[in-house]
Amino acid sequence: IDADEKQSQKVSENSENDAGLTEEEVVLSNAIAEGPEAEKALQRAALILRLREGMNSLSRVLKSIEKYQGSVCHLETRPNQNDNNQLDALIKVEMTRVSLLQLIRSLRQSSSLGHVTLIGEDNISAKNPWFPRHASELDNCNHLMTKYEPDLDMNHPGFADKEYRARRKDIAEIAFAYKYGDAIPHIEYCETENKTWGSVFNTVLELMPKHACSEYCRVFKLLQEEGIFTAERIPQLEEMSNFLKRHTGFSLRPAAGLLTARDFLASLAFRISQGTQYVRHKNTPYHTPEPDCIHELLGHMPLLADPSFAQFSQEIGLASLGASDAEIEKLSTVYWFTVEFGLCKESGVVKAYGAGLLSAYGELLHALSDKPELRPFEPAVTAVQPYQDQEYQPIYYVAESFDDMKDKFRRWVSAMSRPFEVRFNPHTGRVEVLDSV
Ligand code: HBI
Ligand code: NLE
Ligand code: FE
Repeated sequence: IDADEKQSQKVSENSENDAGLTEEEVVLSNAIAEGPEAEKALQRAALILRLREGMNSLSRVLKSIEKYQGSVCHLETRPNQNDNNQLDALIKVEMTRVSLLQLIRSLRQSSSLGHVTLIGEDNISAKNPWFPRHASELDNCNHLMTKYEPDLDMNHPGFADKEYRARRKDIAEIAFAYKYGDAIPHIEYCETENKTWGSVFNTVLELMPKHACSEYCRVFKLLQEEGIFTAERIPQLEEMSNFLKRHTGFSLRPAAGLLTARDFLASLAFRISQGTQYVRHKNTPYHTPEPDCIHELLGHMPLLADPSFAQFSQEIGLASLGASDAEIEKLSTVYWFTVEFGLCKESGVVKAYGAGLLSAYGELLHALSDKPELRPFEPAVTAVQPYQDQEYQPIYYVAESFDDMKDKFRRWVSAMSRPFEVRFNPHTGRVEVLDSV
């Protein structure tokens, strides 16, 4: 490995200024720039290596770790599945950031010379759990909450309707097969489905001027002008995704049902919204307990095409990455009472901006009647308010204005206790992590 190391030193000398550095290395060197204290702090990292010359390569790697004053905390090897002469190794090390950076660089050099391949490296301190760093990793973020599927939930409007359940299942299967980079599958909606959409669409269209916030109305009109929103047919997720991309850079990927809050929020960090494609049961156009495509399209899409709201949505997503379960619970409760069921004042009049209201005219009318209790939106209070997601809400939170809601949210979220910072790099589409020491 000595020869490799010389090689690697040469490379790093050459590339001092113009960065032959990869994303991870850039992140590490940002952290190094924080000062002498940060330089000395030890950190843990996991390296996954392919050792082409088995144990010989392993001993060279260990020597190299020693040379950079790292210590090995954990070591596992197993024969490579395709080639028994090669070993796969997981090595957890503890060392300073500077040394880790040098070690990784030197391993990369060995990679190119052939006998060690660095497959991956990751920080593994307990404060740094796995979360997606790139949109492609959202393929792992599709865990479902099954409680409101029509097969399992006796109160679901489609529970007793076999044909409905089969149709819903077929459409959900399509989402399960979806992988990052695929085109969003086209769904051929039948007449019943298009009619259900049409009746919700026309009712919302009628109620909108009085009850929807101005941002919603503005984009709704654009969608009509582009021929995407019409009463005749359900828009395809793909055309909607293209519309969003043009306006805010948001895009869509299909979801098979109600996702866990963690998975759902994670996608927002990448300006991606996961959307269902099946349609609610024809008997309850005014409200359905689980998200369906009418909810995604009519409820969420207009505001995701609004630049400021899109920014806010991404910020919720970024705040959720690597958050504790308790923090996810709070974030999803705030999400619930804002993005899903939020009300806001507009020249003193209370309007709806929540997607769960704008896709369910039954609840929209309920929310703006004198039945529910309205409380002022205050993130720290709202975040611990229990709620149910089966029936109309008994309590709604009203923001002084759209902008006030976003400001308050930002202030609240910045006080969250996560021990690292994340930042979305729009050039690479990657989330970068700045670990605090
Ligand atoms: N899953 N498919 C889907 N659509 C949503 O709108 C949705 C979700 N899971 C959770 C969720 N929304 C939120 O209510 C929060 O729990 C994040
Ligand atoms: N209740 C909403 C609707 O009927 O459109 C769907 C679920 C929103 C979380
Ligand atoms: Fe929703």
